[in-house]
Amino acid sequence: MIQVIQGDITKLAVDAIVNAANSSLLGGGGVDGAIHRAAGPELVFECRMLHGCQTGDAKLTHGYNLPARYVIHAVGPVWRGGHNHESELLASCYRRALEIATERGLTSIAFPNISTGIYGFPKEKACPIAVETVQKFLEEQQTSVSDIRFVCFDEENYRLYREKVAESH
Ligand code: AR6
Repeated sequence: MIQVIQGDITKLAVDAIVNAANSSLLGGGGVDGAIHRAAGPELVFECRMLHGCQTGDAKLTHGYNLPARYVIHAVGPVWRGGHNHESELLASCYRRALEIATERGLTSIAFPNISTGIYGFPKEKACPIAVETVQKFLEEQQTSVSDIRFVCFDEENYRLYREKVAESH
């Protein structure tokens, strides 16, 4: 049900990939830039109609030229030392993405390591929040989602996620 893989999230043919967006939803660097480039210019047209998104929340668009049918744009927190609700807001991103996928009846979803790039969230703190939030959701909620992939781009996240997911099996 939960898999850890290393690679480029824009290549995955899943029902939805999650984007690590900013609150404007109008694109940026990192995985957000890669998703917009691969999806093509129609993605930003649809994003403009959403009028942004609050930190900790998420919004869905089509995937356009991506192999994924949908993109769920989640806005992670900027790390500001750890006393500004960063952990709760990060957990909320994963939960909201799963709620939206459930509302749409989606089966497969792939997550990047939200906030651990440009937003500076320490990777060793973000990983258990992501994994435990997803596990808790699966335990507590009725959901159509049965295939969840954590897509790690860098080696450190890949190692952290493999260890964390293995320990809970
Ligand atoms: N596939 C999977 N993961 C990736 C890819 C990819 N193609 N490219 C990067 N990553 P970041 P954030 C990983 O910086 O920290 C943007 O400008 C990367 O190694 O993309 O949430 C937005 O517009 C890292 O582990 O997102 C926002 O302004 C993870 O994705 C801001 O950055 C997240 O890194 C969001 O910052």
